[in-house]
Amino acid sequence: MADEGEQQLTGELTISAEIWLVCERCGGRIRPTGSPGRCLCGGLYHVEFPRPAVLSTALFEQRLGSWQPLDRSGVWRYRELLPPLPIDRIITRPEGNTNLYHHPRLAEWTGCPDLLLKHEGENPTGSFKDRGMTVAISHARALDARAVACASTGNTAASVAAYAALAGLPSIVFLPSGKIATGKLSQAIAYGARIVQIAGEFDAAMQLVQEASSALGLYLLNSVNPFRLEGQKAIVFELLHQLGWEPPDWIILPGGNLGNTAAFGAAVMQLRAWGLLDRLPRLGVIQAAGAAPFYAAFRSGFRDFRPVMAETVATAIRIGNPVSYERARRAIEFTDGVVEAVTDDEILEAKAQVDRCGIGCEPASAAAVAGVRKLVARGIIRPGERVVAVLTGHVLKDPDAILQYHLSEEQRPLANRPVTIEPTLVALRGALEHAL
Ligand code: AN7
Repeated sequence: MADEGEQQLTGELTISAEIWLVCERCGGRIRPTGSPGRCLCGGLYHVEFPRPAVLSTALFEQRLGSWQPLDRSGVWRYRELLPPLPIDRIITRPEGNTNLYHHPRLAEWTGCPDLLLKHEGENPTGSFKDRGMTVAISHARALDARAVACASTGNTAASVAAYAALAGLPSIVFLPSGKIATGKLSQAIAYGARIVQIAGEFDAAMQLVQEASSALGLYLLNSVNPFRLEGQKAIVFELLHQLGWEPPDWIILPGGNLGNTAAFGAAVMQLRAWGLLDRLPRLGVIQAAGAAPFYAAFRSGFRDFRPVMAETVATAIRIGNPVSYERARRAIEFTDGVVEAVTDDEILEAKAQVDRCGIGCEPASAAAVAGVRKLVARGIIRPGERVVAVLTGHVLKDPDAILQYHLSEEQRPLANRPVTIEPTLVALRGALEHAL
């Protein structure tokens, strides 16, 4: 089915004739001249564009010393691997350039001596979402979209709000009421998004924003939009670049709506097909046990998929019906990947470990580290293998989760309770008895 019911936007002439959207279900092809929603057959699109005739990793290396905004972005530095959007419409902060960390205590705690953490919380709004947002909002601008929208568990909302503000576009974000971490809600408010709280789950907000997008002509910035995934591929490009294009044995990431899993799969498939990668890293996707429909499907050999009612302390991944299930499944199959689940207690312990190393991350990100520990214990990650775990969000995103752990009545191994004292040296000595 090659047609799409979406309203056409006016700036379509600026989009290169080389870019196509291809439905992953029916194979139908359309030009990307509207807000990319679903195909009429219900399938999702991916973006297709040709490999440039001249392509080598030396090109990306040369740009590292440049001060040009596009070269400085850890997304647009890899622009030959991305859809050729009009350069004058690109909105960039710039994104990426996130560090790879190794810490001996985390290596020991996970049982993985060669563990590297790629900290996507170092992006402009504190999460990996900015990488997809720069590409999708640039597409929206190329179409002269009049307003943008998303449903979100928080980080997408913060990123949409910031990038829409940069572009001078109104933004509307749909949030599950009361289920958004304070840092993320505050960002979306501060950057000026119109915030609509839904009395219901993320999955209901997701459904509503898709309907609202076509009914009201809003450009949709959820990961249904394949331009988002194009940008998120750059996490893989940049980490491979940092490792001298020598792939690690594993890339481990948390999974919620599974857009990032899909993007990582697409990145390695593209690099392989375009001759830039001769060995594939295996993907390991970690879900919170209370929000683990992908894990359940994996356990059934992907024969059976059932949405669940999601509940977890890691609100970023509190998602019961992941939009990118099919694409994520292909990513796991293509890379001989695995899916694992970790409990809320395991997530909070892993987070305390990452935080106490001075690196810090939000709960959903810590799921990846808890997952590494579990996969090592189960013998799936083998001794000597190099593992990159992706920390998807910044420690300040979710202050309440920090207090929940450290002020809990339960005995938490790394609990760090503030004390209150009278302003005297005697009282201070008493309070510091065990601290020094
Ligand atoms: C920190 O912001 O879905 O599996 O609406 O914020 O690609 O969904 C956030 C997801 C992992 C899961 N870590 O990524 C949203 C949203 C953090 C996140 C995920 C999210 P996907």
